[in-house]
Amino acid sequence: MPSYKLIYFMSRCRAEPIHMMFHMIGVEYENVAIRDAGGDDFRKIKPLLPFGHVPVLEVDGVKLTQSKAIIRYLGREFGFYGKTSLEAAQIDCAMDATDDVIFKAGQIYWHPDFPGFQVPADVLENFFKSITIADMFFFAACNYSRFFVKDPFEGFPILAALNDRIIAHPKIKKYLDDTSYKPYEQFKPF
Ligand SMILES: N[C@@H](CCC(=O)N[C@@H](CS)C(=O)NCC(=O)O)C(=O)O
Repeated sequence: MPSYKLIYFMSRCRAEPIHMMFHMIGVEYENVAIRDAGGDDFRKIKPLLPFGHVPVLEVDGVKLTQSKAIIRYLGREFGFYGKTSLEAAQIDCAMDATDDVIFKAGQIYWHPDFPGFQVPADVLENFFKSITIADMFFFAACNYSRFFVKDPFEGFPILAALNDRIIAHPKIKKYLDDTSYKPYEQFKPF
């Protein structure tokens, strides 16, 4: 068994799936948790990291970076990455969709104009107002389900509010209201 050393900040985020994986398989690893992302400890090791950021997983001294590359490596090693390449692709689809959320949150967390993570409420709101492919997938999936259920959001007010926000976006609204959308009217939101 190789030796593993995981380097990240004293927070969860991108290292969390890697921690979970090690606990899942019951493999010992060294956990290097840097206290202050903007502090001296990180400044010192940053030039030694392959792309200057964390997480980094050292496998017998070989430095791996990029959280998804790391988790995929561990998934392949320990049998958590499906049985066929098609299953692996499905796993990738789900993983990349959730990564969109992390990317968005990271843009706020590391916002250069607001050091110390003091992002004003209006800026924060605008970040979450903007749409990603995850929102489009969400809308498409829920809309499709209307073939089978009258109201896919019954009992799910937060998801209903998300859907409302997506379809209220001026460009999405224009698209849905356009006459060219008519042939697909069965997909139109109720
Ligand atoms: N795509 C990379 C992103 C890595 C990343 O942005 N790491 C952040 C912490 S979550 C970091 O190291 N920030 C400090 C810096 O870049 O100086 C991954 O998935 O690992």
